[in-house]
Amino acid sequence: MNFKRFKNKATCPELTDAPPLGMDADSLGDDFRSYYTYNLGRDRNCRLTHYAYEALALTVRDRLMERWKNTRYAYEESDCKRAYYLSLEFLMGRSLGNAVHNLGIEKEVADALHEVYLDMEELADIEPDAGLGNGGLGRLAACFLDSCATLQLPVMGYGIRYEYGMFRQHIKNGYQIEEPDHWLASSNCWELERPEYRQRIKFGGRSEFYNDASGKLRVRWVDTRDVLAMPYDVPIPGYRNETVNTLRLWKAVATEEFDLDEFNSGDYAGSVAAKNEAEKITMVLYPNDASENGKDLRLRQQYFLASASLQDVFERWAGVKGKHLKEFAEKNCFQLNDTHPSIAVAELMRLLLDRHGLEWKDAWDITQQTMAYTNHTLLPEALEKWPVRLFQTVLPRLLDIIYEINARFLSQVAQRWPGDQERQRRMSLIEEGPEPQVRMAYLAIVGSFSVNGVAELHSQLLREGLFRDFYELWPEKFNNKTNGVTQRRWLAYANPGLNQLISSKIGNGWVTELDQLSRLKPLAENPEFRDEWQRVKYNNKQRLAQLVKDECKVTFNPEALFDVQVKRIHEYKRQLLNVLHVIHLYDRIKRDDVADWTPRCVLIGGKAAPGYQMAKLIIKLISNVSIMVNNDPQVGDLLKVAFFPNYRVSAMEVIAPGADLSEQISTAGKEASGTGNMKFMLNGALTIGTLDGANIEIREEVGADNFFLFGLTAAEVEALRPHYDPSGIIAGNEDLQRVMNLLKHGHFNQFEAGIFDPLIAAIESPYDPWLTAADFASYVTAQQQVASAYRDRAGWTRMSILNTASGGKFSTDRTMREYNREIWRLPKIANGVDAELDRKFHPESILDAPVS
Ligand code: 26Q
Repeated sequence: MNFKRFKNKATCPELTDAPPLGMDADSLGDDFRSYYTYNLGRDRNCRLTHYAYEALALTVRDRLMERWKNTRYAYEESDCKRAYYLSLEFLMGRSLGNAVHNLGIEKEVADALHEVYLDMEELADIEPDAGLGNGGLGRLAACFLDSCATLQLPVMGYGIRYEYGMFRQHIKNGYQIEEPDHWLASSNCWELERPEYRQRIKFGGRSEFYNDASGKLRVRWVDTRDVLAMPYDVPIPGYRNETVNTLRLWKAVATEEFDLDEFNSGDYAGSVAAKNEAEKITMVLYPNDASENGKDLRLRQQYFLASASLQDVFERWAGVKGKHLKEFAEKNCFQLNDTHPSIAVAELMRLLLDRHGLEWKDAWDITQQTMAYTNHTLLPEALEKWPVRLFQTVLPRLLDIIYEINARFLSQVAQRWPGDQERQRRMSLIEEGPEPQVRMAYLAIVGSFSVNGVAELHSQLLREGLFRDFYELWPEKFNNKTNGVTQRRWLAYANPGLNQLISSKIGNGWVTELDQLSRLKPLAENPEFRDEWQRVKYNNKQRLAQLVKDECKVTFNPEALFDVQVKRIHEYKRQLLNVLHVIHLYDRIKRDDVADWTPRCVLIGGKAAPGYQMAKLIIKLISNVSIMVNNDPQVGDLLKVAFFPNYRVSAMEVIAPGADLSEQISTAGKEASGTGNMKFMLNGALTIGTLDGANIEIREEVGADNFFLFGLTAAEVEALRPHYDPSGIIAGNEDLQRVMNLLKHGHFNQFEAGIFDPLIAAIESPYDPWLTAADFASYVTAQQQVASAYRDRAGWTRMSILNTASGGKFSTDRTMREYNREIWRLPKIANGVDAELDRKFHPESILDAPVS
């Protein structure tokens, strides 16, 4: 790539400002045909839907491009403060349907396609999911971006452009098989390469001290092995508001030095190997949703993202008009999505000290005023730690800085608690021991002005448990921001039937103001409305049943109760408890205890981390149980069980609308928030759940009568641990005893002796951290209440409506307004054609006025 610039003014409006593109069916159709014929070079002999998808995607993308440019201009011209969402994961899913929906051209596109005998759904289905995330944390980042664009907040996402996203899951003989997800194999029109903004990232080498021109002692990082960061921009359309924000994803590319080395040394193979080494950094997403400690490459990914993004922000910020660094903190804010990008704290210090020559105190003030940290886990074993030794070789200069931060921090601790050595040891950024480790969460807390959890209970448990010492020191830093989901994707787009029904009654204001859903509440008492609601749910269940038929080869009857648990497979999420209940139902059928039976279809889906043996065994158990249950003529339609393979964003778009019952059954105190629970609620599913994460707030909103509660509370869980006696519990509960006996007698593994022994042992262990046996009885009781409630169709439908109607709080629009009001404090920036109209009709901002 040649980076020579124009000699004259060729970037003036004459070059860059084209007349707006038509949004009508004719213009869209013309462009579609033009792309199909001239850009893609296809003709009437091509019958592949892929090219039609691509032509449509390019047509739609053009409409985003002009709005994107206008949004950038509006942000530049306003010179406003901006926030950056730093995340190792953005689980975007598909883009075409979302773009069409947010642009508001669904009908126009459908009409244009109709002219050429094509169907939008068929084309949208071609697009591979952008699976650049594991689960909740990654999807939350994607929902946040949608809400920020819709609220017209100047927020940019920064992430990694993994060549291979989340693995594809196959089930073979009941076992999970992982297959690489080469999602970029066919061209991706939803990204724009921006070589002009590439950055250089250092690795390895050593710190060197020197005196600068004024004689000041300074440090530089030398003898490094550098890698280039190439940005790819992804457009993030707001909802029908002319705003298109940016997600910038970095790809690692070898520097030209690699090519030169090759040229000069003649070691061709060696040079190619070095090039591969550099480009490996962004090759693959780590498929663990609990930290995988000590992996060199993962640390490189984290630093690569942090450094590229910070340098990029500096460049844009200083580029405008050589600003004074003191202003940096007033104009920039970084939100760290968990500790994964938290090395940014040390990297910002390095840039300010080594590159911009600031004094430590000034640099630290800026850092502490710009960084904000969000925690997403309560599991102590999931807190990230990196061996000091690894830091020393990969990021030596950053380790210097971390040591200095720690020394100054510990002297602050010593001042506050004189003589309390134990506390200093506890709070140190370095965990001492045979293999000293850097505690990334502590680095994030010390370097940030805000630390938040993602649901009320979670934030409380952070203050009282995990981060107690830090809360004592800095209570003002700690706050809660309950998660949400974007209703544009998860209700308006994914559930067109319900969208239409709701909007026909209360208008479509809820698409941008989700609280308006509460206006549905009186309609829950209206029998005609309930019938309409039920019809929509029934259609969605048919659609889901078809998907289950195609993917699992199991027939679900839409008349039955659809009982769904989809999420990552984890012991704390207790898919095992779900299976125990399924086995219990099967046992009841086998002993003919089926009076007043409610037919039930149980769907369980999710990926297990490839190295997580217990999680993989749970999948195998679900598969084996499903084979026994589904092929038993005595069971028939009373019970069906299916494991849904390769659970992903686009699958959830069909699953959530078709669910009756949402399983949120984690051990209390373990699920930080959950967000699937919110997607199900909005789509009218009822929740069976523990008092964990955001379930508590969901229950508060919908009312205890419309929520199936069971299980120990977080406090009861902790109180029980020391004298937990699962064997006693099993002996005292006939249902559970029978279930355990079926398992122990190998009823579900007749030709695979002993394979489920580890699961049996886990349930029976007095040290079972997840207390599965403890909650069994109350879970079964709650499930019995579910079954009876479902038999009263009018009553169930009433509760279903109330669930949707009470979901207003769980919009990421609300979450983003809170982040903005209490952490970022950004102005709303309208842009383009809309801006003037917007100011005229909405003089006051849709955001709450900043608190002074
Ligand atoms: C860390 C280091 C090395 C390798 C992997 C990781 C890693 C990757 C992903 C650790 C954790 C994750 C993902 C965590 C996650 O998804 N947490 C979920 O976040 C949601 C959004 O806040 C919550 O709703 C869920 O409760 C929480 O489990």
